[in-house]
Amino acid sequence: MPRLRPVLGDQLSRSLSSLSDLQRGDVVLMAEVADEATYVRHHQRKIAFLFSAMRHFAADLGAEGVSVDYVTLDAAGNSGSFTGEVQRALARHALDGVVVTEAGEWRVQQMLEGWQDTLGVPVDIRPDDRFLCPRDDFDAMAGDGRALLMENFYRRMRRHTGYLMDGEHPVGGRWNYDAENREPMPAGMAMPDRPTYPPDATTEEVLALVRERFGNHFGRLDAFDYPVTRKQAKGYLRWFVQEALPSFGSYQDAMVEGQPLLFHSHLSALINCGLLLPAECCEAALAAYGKGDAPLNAVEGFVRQIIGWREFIRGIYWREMPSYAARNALGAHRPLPDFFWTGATELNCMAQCIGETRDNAYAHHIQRLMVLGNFCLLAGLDPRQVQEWYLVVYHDAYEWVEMPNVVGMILHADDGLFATKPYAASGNYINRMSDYCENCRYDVKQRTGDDACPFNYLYWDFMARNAGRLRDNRRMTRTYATLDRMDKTVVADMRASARTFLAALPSSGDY
Ligand code: FAD
Ligand code: DLZ
Ligand code: SF4
Repeated sequence: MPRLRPVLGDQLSRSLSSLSDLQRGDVVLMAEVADEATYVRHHQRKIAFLFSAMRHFAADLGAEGVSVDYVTLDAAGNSGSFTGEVQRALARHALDGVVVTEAGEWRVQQMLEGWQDTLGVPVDIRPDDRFLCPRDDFDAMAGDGRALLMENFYRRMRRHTGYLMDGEHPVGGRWNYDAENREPMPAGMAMPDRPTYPPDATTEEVLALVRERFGNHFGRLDAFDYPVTRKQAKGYLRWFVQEALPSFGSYQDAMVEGQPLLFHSHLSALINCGLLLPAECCEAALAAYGKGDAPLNAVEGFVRQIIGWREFIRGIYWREMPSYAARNALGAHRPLPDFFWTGATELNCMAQCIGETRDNAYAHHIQRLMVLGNFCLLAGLDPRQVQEWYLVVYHDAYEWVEMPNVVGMILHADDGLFATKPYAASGNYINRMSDYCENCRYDVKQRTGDDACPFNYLYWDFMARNAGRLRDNRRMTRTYATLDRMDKTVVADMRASARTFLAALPSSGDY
């Protein structure tokens, strides 16, 4: 019985469960649909990357002899939705069943679960086994959620995968080398040259389409040079492991003006769309460690991000959806300031991180967490608006990974479901980990007065404002002891500065 095999834009893996048993007569369907391109106004680079990667993946399948039906965005009759395209394809090819891998996002999974009724043919929805922790296993591990800690999950995943294990014990005697991942970048440190992948004819066509259809979306398209094929993605991974991984561990938390990538892998978009598998990324890093080409703190740090954080975040998303999207434990309601879209702000750290996000659809983890996210938390920005911003602006953003990072990690909007305390920091942290403050009109050492760094007074205003909810948290004891010891006039001055600063934030809501 020949069947239709729809492959979604983030399912570009030849080993995908829905492609594992292709039969003669089966047709793979891939479709560029307006619904997906516009349900949020994605960064132009994200759409271009994904459409190009989809077109190249379809071509690779075709070269293998697989029958692929690819519907471009401007194809005549394109219905604009996944369901519409599956209906049209079933009719076009007279097929009598559908095989699909479960969707990454709750919204789309709901749609797939409705297909059997809508389409009137049998629909086989298969698990996405590219993830290393099945959803049921995560739920069983999470239990009632009271001890939902990434570190515990990560240790289970190390045992489960056998990565960096010496029998029952972690290689090197420690599970976690996080404390050795926090060095600021030495001045003048040279960065290795990255390989670039200039657009081929397929990518040029996509870039023109995106300019025409989505040219008014956030972001820039020029100098597009990211990998878009499986072969290029494997080359980029190889380069990372050889050239950047050895220093990735030590400088994971560092930020340098004008250097968006540093020693980061820049692989998230390739992993999230399926061109690279998480397991093969870890195994490439482990092989480098085995050969003595990369130190343990770097390899452990990288493996932890992937089998730890990435899998954990995905588990949280499916466990908590759909109500997770609306969490707002700290009652934050301030609209997102316009400068998140323009970068026009005097806070140099924010201007740099937003500018790089606009240019590259990328910012590394500490920029997302401790500069941009920290600002959103301290300023009390509305979690729904913050979620949307993060979903729009990054080329690796899908709701399953964006949402827990925003709701749980940066905004504490889930009341600390998995983060034991809010990731709040004053300007001192940003100054320690970056060189941004050197070129800022504000003075990072000052807490009060016109020149005081806004992160300083916003930090203490946040603590004072949320004392009712946070003071009893054991991990906040020292912070509140410091606040209590502070001169009351200084606290009052800082809170007044915070009020003035927040009241002046322009927010039109348009972008
Ligand atoms: P590296 O620093 O080289 O890390 C290696 C890999 O580890 C990444 O490629 C990624 O696959 C994984 N990883 C690391 N941290 C996380 C994490 N917290 N959650 C999930 N995976 C992780 N990542 C996304 O892939 N998509 C998102 O939409 C996204 N939104 C985020 C929003 C916020 C507020 C924050 C704080 C983090 C977010 N992250 C997101 C996680 C992380 O910032 C990015 O994965 C990372 O910056 C991607 O760059 P890289 O590939 O160079 O990562
Ligand atoms: C992000 C995205 C965009 C912009 N466009 C498409 C598309 O046209 N066709 C497609 O199959 N996928 C697209 N995607 C990725 C989907 O949003 C992603 O596959 C789902 O959200 C996963 O649940
Ligand atoms: Fe950011 Fe404050 Fe440093 Fe300016 S002084 S770059 S606002 S942390």
